[in-house]
Amino acid sequence: MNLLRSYRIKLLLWMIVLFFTETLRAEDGYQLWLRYNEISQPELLSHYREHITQIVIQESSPTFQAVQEELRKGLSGLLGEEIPVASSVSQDGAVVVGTLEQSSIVRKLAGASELESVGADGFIIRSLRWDNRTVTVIAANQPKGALYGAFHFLRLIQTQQSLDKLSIQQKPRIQKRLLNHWDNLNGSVERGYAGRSIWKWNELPERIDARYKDYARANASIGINGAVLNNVNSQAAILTKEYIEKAAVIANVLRPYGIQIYFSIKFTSPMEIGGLPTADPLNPSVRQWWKEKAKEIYQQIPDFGGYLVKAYSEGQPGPQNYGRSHADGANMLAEALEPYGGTVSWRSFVYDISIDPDRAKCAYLEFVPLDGDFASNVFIQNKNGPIDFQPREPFNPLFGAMPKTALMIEFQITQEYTGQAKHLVYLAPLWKEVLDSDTYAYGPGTLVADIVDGTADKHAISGIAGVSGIGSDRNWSGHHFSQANWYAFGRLAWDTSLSSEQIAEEWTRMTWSNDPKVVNLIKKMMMGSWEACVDYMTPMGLHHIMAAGHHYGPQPDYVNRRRIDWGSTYYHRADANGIGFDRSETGSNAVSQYHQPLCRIWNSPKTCPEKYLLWFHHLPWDYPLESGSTLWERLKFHYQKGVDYVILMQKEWDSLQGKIDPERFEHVQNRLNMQKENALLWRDVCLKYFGRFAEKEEKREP
Ligand code: GCV
Repeated sequence: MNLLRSYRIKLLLWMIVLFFTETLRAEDGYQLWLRYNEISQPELLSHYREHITQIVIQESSPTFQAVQEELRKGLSGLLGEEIPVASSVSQDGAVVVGTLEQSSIVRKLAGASELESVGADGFIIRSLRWDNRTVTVIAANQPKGALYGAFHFLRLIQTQQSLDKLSIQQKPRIQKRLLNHWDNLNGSVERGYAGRSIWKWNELPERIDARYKDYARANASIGINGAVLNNVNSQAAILTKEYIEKAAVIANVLRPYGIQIYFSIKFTSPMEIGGLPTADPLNPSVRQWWKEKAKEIYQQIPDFGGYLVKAYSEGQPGPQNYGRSHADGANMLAEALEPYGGTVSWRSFVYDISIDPDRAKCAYLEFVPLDGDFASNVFIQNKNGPIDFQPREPFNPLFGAMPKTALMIEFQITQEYTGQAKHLVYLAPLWKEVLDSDTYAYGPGTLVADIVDGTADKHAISGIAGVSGIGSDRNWSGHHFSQANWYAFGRLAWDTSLSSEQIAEEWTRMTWSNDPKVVNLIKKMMMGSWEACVDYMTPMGLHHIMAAGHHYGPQPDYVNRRRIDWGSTYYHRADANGIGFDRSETGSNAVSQYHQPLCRIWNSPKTCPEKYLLWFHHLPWDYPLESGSTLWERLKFHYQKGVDYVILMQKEWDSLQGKIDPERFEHVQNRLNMQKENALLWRDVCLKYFGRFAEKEEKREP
């Protein structure tokens, strides 16, 4: 009897442990936005069960295997019952997925002319009646289009939209939608805040980590179609036989998901691993070395995407080491990749202070004269702003200034300057502000987005890159909310016209809950979080006053004697007379790098928007603003406003207790607390430091 009782107790305890382990595992953030939990509202569930009774696929390529696997997993999970896969329609509620070329059913359901307009990556989703049955068709020209369509269909259900009368047609505006990993070959990640690199080079090519596939699924679900595997501060080793073999294994896992791999290369590779005495891009042996290297890569990775290059910047070598130009360097690589369809993304992140004492002007001065000199498979990859992923910057003036060159935009998903993985900062509004900025390159209405997608200047290639924040942490991104930035980057890369709010809502529904209270509150928190970060870190156009090196927290008094433009005082220029960097025509004249009327508007402190005021102007502390306050009062107001927002987010999050699973709830609660501490520090340190100048006069009074 006793034995039986103790056996029962053990069994019960074991079941409890199992239950909790499963619950915890289910809600540790690993699944990202692909959670596929069963829908709890009975009415909705029956709506979906009515519309989805079988998955009909007639194709068996690796991409279609991925489509089938995802739809089966997703639909069965969401509907709480196994959805069978078939090769023909046998009942109402069939979901047919296929390409025009391979699927006889798709050929009957979707016309060639209809599909023509969606291109290689696009898809259509339609509700139809066919053969007396209700059918949903997901049709595309290519398997990858069908994969994107399948993920979109899942998203409709995850966000609880009706499946009645679907009539959707989508295609991406930008061709290359890339993640740039700043992952080093030793497993560390530059500016990574989510653990180590997910690429386990020491295990490859023998062992294939299960995460590679989940990484591919997540990216494909938001349309990302390329990954630069290694850091732009590159090592020549990535081009050795050993690493090419390892990378080929990663490429094999990502390929079915429509993702190509790319390498960041080191310009001196021919010397470091090729035994040549020079890396001069005009030297015939060097050119031949790059051609042979391309051949070697494509033999192993036939769909290899190309190279990303950081040249002659922050210690990386470049063509300038040999007296050559950016164009000489980029074109040499482009020539080697061209026979295979590869591209070169040559970064414009250069700031040789000998070119101009204002760092913000350097890239423009170096690159604009080269417009027209680059090969047609070269992108110039520009960061979103002219300095370096600051919480807020005006758009990079290279957009609109190099019409003969394909320009890729580079955003930073990893939050180097925006609180790292400790702060809840939703970056879509920042990226939207940039993409929606009017460059006035051809009069009003030429947005940065139009230049990036190639339409403004009629380029055959277009691209967008996001510096990945992904790491080995179980939740991939460090902060659960940093996942939203990965998601938002992909969604915007697919469609730059989506609103930040729509993306936040989708992500919240898929990641947290469809409960209206949760959705509305989380969306609200997210939507104001970037502006709050700007407020408590660098309001009114201030920039780069972060702590030296790690860039977390404030250090406005930082002076770097070796490189003045690495110190904070270089940027804020606070003194007894005022604060801000004078980039007006009486200062560095960086405003002149923008088209009219922007140049004129930003040139005067009277018309310059408050958000860019101290970016373009050095103004007295008592400068009267339109709001009626002085500059110093307004600065104090912004710092306080930023802090208040974080405190508000804490309250809002706390009110969600019980509506969010405990593990993720606590994780976010703890991080919000860290964020509040850090926001307070920013406010106090900056106001104390600036106050020493601003309140000098007041203090002198008896
Ligand atoms: C990869 C900033 C970062 C560096 C980064 C560099 C770049 O300076 O702090 O870590 O290096 O940008 O974009 O190349």
